[in-house]
Amino acid sequence: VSIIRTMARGAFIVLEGLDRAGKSTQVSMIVEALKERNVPVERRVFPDRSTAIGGIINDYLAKKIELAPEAVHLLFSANRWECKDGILETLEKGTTLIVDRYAASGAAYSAATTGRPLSWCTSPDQGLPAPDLVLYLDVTPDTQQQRSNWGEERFERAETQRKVAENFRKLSESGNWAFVEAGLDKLEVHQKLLQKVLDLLEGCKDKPIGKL
Ligand code: DGP
Ligand code: NA
Ligand code: NA
Repeated sequence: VSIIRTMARGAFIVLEGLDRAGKSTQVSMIVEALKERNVPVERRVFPDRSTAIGGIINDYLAKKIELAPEAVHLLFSANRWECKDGILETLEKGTTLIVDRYAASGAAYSAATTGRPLSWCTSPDQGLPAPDLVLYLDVTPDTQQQRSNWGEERFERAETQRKVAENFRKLSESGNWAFVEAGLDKLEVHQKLLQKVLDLLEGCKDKPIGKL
């Protein structure tokens, strides 16, 4: 007699936002809060700078090398594709993923820096696993610029960020997005985000993982 085990999958939750919105801090806080509740959870960060492709992206962002913006766009997308199987395995074994940036960053930043339409920028990511929820940390230019190390990396310029923000707004019209004001106290931001995560967790267990 074979035992059929129907195991609930994990949720795929992405935090998006401009540079210095506080994503990394909030990802850590959500992961800790879920661990305390005994929810199996892992974090991921894009770009994943630990791979060979991620190393090239890191050198580009640190302004050590120059590349055509379209070529960089495809590297960022390749960096997500090389993690696709890992993402699916994690979700399928029942572990929830909290991810720092994903495909929306790809389209929002690359449309701003290549001048190409959003549709061009979203196409290389088509077919990747789709997030169940995108949590958007909405930061103002003032808050961004007050935060530490502002302006060190390549895209940390006010004009680029303004265009990226506009692109994120357009992208948020499709898919399941929630906006949270990022200028609030970090615990307040955390509580708002955690509530949205907890609301989602039960609901997506029986749904198949979507595709972009
Ligand atoms: P972070 O490590 O979160 O600070 O992200 C590094 C920078 O790279 C940040 O300015 C956002 C940008 N970025 C992240 N993903 C992509 C992408 O897929 N395409 C492009 N063009 N930029 C991206
Ligand atoms: Na950054
Ligand atoms: Na980050």
